[in-house]
Amino acid sequence: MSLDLFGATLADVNLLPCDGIVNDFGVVLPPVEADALYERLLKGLPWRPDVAVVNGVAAETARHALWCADRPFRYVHSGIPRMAEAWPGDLLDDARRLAQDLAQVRFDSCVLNLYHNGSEGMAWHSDSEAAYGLHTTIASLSLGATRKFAFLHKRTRERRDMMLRHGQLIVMRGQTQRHWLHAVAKTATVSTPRISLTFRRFDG
Ligand SMILES: O=C(O)CCC(=O)C(=O)O
Repeated sequence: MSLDLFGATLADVNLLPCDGIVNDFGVVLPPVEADALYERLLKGLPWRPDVAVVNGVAAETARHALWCADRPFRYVHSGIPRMAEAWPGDLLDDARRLAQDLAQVRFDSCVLNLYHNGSEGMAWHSDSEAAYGLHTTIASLSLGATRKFAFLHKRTRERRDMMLRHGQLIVMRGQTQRHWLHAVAKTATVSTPRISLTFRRFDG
């Protein structure tokens, strides 16, 4: 975690100007640990395409995804019923512990995304499903290629962009999902994969 000149952590700074809170904890995993986790997740998880609704039509995405949880939660996202898969052994335990310690929230589920290269991204959306609640806290750990992550205010269209690097953790909390959209921008300049682990609290 980085320190600023006054000794406060940069994670105390809110990156949003209003209506929500995003804290950047910086690179929280040393490169050797981040490399090892990235390799284990890339090879060890049953990645498969996600389903997204575009112009009212459900279609498989090039991006792969996985939703795992402590219990077989069910919810409807974009009109598509989903059921969580079992937590994958101890593969995510250290990362979950770290995210919980930094965010000071207990997480019971994780949505993982695998972007094979810069031609894959995620469109503007907010994670405001009723199941998570409007004031949900989401901790997002990035592995692999650096990618641009953007926030867009739903009413004012004000925008904030940040780059997410290998081993970096950000936390979205407060009213962020209610007032802001977020997206992973596509880019022609990235040819290697990125994995995101987004820890969430589904149950209460
Ligand atoms: O890959 C990311 O960093 C963002 C993932 C995301 O927005 C989501 O899973 O809802």
